[in-house]
Amino acid sequence: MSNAIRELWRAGKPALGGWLQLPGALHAEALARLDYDAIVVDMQHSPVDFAQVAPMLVAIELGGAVPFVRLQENRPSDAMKLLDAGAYGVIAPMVNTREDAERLASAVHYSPKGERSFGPRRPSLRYGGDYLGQASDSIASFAMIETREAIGNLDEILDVDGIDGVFIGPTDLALDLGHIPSVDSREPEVVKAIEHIRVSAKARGRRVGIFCGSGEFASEKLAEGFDFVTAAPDLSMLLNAARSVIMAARAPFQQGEKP
Ligand code: 3PY
Ligand code: MG
Repeated sequence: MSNAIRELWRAGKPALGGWLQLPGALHAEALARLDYDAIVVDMQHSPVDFAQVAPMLVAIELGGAVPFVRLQENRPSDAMKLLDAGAYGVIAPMVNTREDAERLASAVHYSPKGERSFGPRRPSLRYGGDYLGQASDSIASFAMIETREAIGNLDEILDVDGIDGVFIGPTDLALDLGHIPSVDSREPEVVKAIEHIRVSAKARGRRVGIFCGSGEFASEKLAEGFDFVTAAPDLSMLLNAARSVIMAARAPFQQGEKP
């Protein structure tokens, strides 16, 4: 059983991912039952900890999406622990050099390809005794490109064997390029950098993904040929929905009167 996201790519299709920053298995399962291909649990910019992520990975798989994690940092022991807990996709932040990318690649593969330690608690429930032979094909991995330094080393990073490709962090990238750290940026220098990363990845036959803040922006990125597009973070969707409910409820009352 291969990774369903990899199957989509092999069929020439991109994947759409959700993005969770709130802890909880209930909304993780509910979102996974929608038309998302993958759901990423963000362990870098969220309060989600190891004890909380484990049931979320179960819930996402139960809901029919591929469970991904964005690591808190590019630390092999974290990647290995999360793979053992049932993540089938790993996104490592702040990969700035070839060595950083090699560290990620090594963490997600068993010997002789890498140095992942053997103890696949949840994957072996799914794969049984066959897991060792299928592990590499069952896991997708992305190195995040989100600094000037990473762009300077992009070709070397893209050439690292054992990762699927690169995933753009547009907020940190904008910040490092000297601009406001916003998602879905139209700042020309940020737009140009993102385009350069996409074209470079494609030229080297690698997958390329990007974090988006809205469905509209995600749709543009899918049309441009990105392979993995995420939209939108759960907390921002909740706030947007709450704002529109509040606005609708208060609309009939003018001059700030609160009913
Ligand atoms: C970024 O935009 O920098 C990210 O890491 C996405 O959360
Ligand atoms: Mg970032």
